Amino acid sequence: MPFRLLVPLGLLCALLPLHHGAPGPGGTAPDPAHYRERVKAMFYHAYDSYLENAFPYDELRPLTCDGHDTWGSFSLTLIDALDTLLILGNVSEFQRVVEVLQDNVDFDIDVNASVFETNIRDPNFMEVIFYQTLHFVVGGLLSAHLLSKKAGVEVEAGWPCSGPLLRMAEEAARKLLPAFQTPTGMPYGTVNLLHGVNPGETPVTCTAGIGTFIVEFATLSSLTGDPVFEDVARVALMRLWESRSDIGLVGNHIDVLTGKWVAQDSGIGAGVDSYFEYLVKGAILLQDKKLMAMFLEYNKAIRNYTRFDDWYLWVQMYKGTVSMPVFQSLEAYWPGLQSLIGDIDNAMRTFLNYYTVWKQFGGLPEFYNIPQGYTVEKREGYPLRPELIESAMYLYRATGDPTLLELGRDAVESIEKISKVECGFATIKDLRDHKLDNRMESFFLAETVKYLYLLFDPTNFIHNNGSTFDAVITPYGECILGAGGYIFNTEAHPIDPAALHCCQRLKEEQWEVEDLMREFYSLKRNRSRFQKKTMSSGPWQPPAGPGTSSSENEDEARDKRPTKQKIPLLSCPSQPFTSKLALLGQVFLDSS
Ligand code: DMJ
Repeated sequence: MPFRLLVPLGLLCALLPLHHGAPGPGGTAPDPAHYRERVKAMFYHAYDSYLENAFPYDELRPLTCDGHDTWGSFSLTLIDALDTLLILGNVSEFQRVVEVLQDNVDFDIDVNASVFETNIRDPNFMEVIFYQTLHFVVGGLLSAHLLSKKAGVEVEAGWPCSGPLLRMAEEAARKLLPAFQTPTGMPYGTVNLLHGVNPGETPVTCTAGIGTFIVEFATLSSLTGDPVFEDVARVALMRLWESRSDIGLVGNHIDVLTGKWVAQDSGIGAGVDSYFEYLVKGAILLQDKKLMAMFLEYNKAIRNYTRFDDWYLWVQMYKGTVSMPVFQSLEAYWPGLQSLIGDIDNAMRTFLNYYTVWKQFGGLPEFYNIPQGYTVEKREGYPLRPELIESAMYLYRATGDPTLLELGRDAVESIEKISKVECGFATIKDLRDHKLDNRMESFFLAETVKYLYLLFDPTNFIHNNGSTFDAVITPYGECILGAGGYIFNTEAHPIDPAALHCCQRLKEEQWEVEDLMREFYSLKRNRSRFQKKTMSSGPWQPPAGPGTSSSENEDEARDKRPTKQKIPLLSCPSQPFTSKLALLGQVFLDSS
């Protein structure tokens, strides 16, 4: 039975450890180049061992140097590691793996795949065992599809609106659609890839398992032209929003047939986390003010009821009373999410609280009892999760604060010291005695290593602020890609937001890109040092149109256009040109 609150609130506040502005040990900022190489070596130590000892199984078992399937047998670690290969600059291996996946991954198999996560539930639904899922496969394939050109893959004529990895992602996602056929529109947690939802499948699904589809599904609908994916994701989000309590909170498990909350603990962690993550990332990716408005409303309620001195606790969703003063390792994504809405100060304060826990154990225990300042029984493990490193990457990009690099250094040092074994890196079963578990979850290569590398590689193409880009000819006209502002899905697979404008280009958007290009070239003329790569031969020319050669005609043509109804970009208009181009909607601080 997990720990429950027995401590009066007043005492609770007194007990809360206060750790603000703690400098890193030794005070010297880590050398990014040195740690970049260390992280790259960590990746290949694990990746090469997976290929040698575990492929085609889903995951490596590092203590027994073999592999096992974790619910789906899709060679998940290979799919999850694909875009990390490109971020580390290994285009040849990226190209090889794209071929391997096309020849090996088959979704027409009689297995029950979890739609988002599969829970081995205990009475309090707090016991969540993650099984990698079809959902993550879709994200990994979509991201690799959109990065294919940058990786030098021979793409087909209609790319990015068609391609083998896109078709695989679409096929996998179509296997998930039967789960959404419920009276509420909220999906079941598990689906059989051949037969759909099994009769008798439990109708209880966690909040994250309902609210974590918009990033992948909207991208899929934009690239394939089939709105069904975005539609089901939006309905599920709207149902959750409509099910929130009067004090504006959601629980962590709900019955998707009745819409009744089954588990009413409310927090930012297990079973809920990526719902909030996708409201923000969906809002930025789709410039959708409604999604952002939903998140900001939740953020107010979360602040009012669950935040105590920059720690976040669990409360009863209807009463707002504290039910569990616990910090879960999964919650360490929150400071990074706060930085995405520009709430840097609050993000840093919470980050520093979480960093103290890392320093205490050399990792983040799954559950940490805040008033007691120690691990929760049977929750002392650290499966090499990425969340605190993910937040450090976002916050370092926003602030340049060296403390964030120090967390990266500490993470490399302790993961190498505690979990490195001959055949990879092993989940830490217990941070108190460093006992290891025979598991290396695929998110270690997809997320933990990737965010560490991006923390130490400020010039990586992922961090591009729009100063370089690719203009691509698609069946729908020209579109801009690779200008930066990538949106990471919940498994750290980067989605290029500009790609969503490539395949069903609304006329207005075409004009908008032309405006931006026109503004860009007038800027280029001013700033000669600007570098530009184009896929099509020769400099960009506005599309030929009757009598449009001279700029006057263009202005005239533009004035004839109906005024745009489009929602103004989420990006603040004061942003300099380069970031506007960067992604049509990024809200990161633009350092240029
Ligand atoms: C991953 O599966 C995903 O990041 C998910 O969003 C949270 N849990 C793990 C990493 O901790």
